[in-house]
Amino acid sequence: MKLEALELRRIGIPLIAPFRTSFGTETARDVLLVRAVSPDSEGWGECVAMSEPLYSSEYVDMAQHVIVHHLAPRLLATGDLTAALVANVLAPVKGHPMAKAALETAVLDAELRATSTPLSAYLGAVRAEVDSGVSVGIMGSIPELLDAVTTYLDQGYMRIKLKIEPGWDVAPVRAVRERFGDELLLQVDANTAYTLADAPHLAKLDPFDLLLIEQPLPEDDVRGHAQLAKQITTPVCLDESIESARDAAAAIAIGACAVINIKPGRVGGYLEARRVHDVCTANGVPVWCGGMLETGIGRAANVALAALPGFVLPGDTSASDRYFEEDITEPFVLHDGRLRVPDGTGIGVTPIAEILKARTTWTETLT
Ligand code: SMG
Ligand code: MG
Repeated sequence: MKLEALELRRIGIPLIAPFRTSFGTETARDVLLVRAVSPDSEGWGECVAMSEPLYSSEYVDMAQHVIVHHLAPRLLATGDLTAALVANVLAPVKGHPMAKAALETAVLDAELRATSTPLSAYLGAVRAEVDSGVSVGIMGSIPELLDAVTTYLDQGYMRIKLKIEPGWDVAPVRAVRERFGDELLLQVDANTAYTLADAPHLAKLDPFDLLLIEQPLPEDDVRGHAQLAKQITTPVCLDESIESARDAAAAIAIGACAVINIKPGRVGGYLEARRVHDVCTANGVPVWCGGMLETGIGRAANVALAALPGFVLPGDTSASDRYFEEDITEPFVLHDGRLRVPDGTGIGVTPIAEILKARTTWTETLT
């Protein structure tokens, strides 16, 4: 297709409640959206970079800058662009997977809409709905945590993930296990807050029969995760460490992870995300779909990905009302603990014009 324009837009949208992780607290999302325009189609992509470079080195102002000055010009200069070409065209620019993913998704959405193909079908989805889990932030106290988990379980979520950090790990896990029983699917996420020297402490989580412990060690310590995996019985899952299918293959080969959390933004887009899935599936490693507090635009595409066969664990694909009072698309709602995979063409959703307009803080069109 001929890419005529890339419309960039920043929107501000408050979170229903603060979300605290080992690296910081999010109270609102400042989201960069991309709309790709071709003569006969348009497509949307959401950049998952946060306001500050705390989850990874990317942040939304930088994503905007690299798109405006380095990425968009390369795409706009490409005569006959396809989604499959985007990563190659952008490869000379090092890093910035979240910025690249937003662009690739917008181009892919436009391409799929032009051929009336749903993203789920294009990716190889095998399910019409996906099991939903919920990620529960670090709380001020155990009673507050138990209340939050109670509410989510009442809403039907199929799995609980607790954010942990030193000082908020064994006690909250024990409290949730004791209160909700052995049947509850329970896992934890440390967002790199520990070191290998903490292995004996992390082994204290072993008795609680967790599904997995996500990214306990720094992102560049893949070997450390392999060593940790020998000292604890909880399966190790990688998130931040995996930025490509090659990373996934290498981590699996050295025994650094038994599970992988796939986030398209972290690996540069849905095409690489599918390759990560394929590598994991070929190696018998289960995967699940992570989340970055997406609006309905990012969520729609994540839910399509989560319908692939290797996604055998519930994802951080929660309903819109877990995040926002009012989403920018038709809200995603839980049906018996599941989200329906959009069946429209492309990502299957578009922003609601009035809501988008009211939330917009900045826009620029690149041609
Ligand atoms: O989208 O429900 C969501 C958030 C899930 O915990 C979540 N994401 O490391 O997996 C992770 C975190 C990263 C984002 S925290 C601001
Ligand atoms: Mg994580």
